[in-house]
Amino acid sequence: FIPDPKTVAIVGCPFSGGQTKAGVDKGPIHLVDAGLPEQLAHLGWKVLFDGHHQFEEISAANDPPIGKLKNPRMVSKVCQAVAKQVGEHAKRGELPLTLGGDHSLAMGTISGTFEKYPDACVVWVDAHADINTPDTTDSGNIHGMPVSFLLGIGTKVPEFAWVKPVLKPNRIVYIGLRDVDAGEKRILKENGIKAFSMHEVDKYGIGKVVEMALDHVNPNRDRPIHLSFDVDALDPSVAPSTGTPVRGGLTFREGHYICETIYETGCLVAVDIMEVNPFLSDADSVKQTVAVGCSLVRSALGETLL
Ligand code: B3U
Ligand code: MN
Ligand code: MN
Repeated sequence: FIPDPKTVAIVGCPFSGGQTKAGVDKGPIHLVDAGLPEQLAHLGWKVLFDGHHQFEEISAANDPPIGKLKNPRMVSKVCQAVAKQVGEHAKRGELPLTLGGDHSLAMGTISGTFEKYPDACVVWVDAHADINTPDTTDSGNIHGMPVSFLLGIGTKVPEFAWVKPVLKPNRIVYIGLRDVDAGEKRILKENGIKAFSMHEVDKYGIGKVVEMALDHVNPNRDRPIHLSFDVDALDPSVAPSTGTPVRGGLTFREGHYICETIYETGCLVAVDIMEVNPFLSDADSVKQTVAVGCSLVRSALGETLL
């Protein structure tokens, strides 16, 4: 799907409004400063990066909650801007690589991907399902809700009217889940959404899980794939600097294996790396988490071990 010369467009999204911990907006700056653009160029990609998004015209002032939703206008406007940018890159045949920032941004990135590829599927790698609706959310944090908005389920919020229900329940698959709210479990069941939790990773091994996941959303390996990777899918010992770490996560290799295998399909059209928060944990942990973020992207963009 990505024509030669293969071009990756880095979309830096210093945004934290989908949750309440400071610092996740500094994630993209750290990933770029660690040398990610050069590393991708070294892999043979043409790399486009015109600086991090400045969401400056999008103000946090005067943005009271709507129902339980926190920062709803700001999240909506930022995601709409991201959707436009990701969509434009995709339409030019480039592979948008979005660096978060919190995972509410995926509302934008996936909307953008589907503008160019209406037949795409999503592989969502996360400890969390991020499928709460405005009705089921406890926290009110929109980073726990992007999937429900993309599916078009739950009470409609007029501020998010631009988000179209582009995603069908059989076109998303989860890997790595282990902290899913009761309401989210119900939504997953009711909609028949396929999810491979850490239980299935333990039971079958990551090789079989990725194969089953791809067989579900992309049986003939002919659909474009959007990979949305929340670094909290990894075990906190691997990626400590993230807002909501949950023990019992993917190993370093399991995380990379997912990325490598998706690259091998030749169907990858967009990648998100989300929830790196350099304000959390000590300096060594930050360095480790940023390095893992970079190496996950390299694996997804074709780095091999041999
Ligand atoms: N499900 C909870 C917790 C959560 C979701 N995503 C993250 N945390 N990172 C919620 O707030 O909706
Ligand atoms: Mn997430
Ligand atoms: Mn998560």
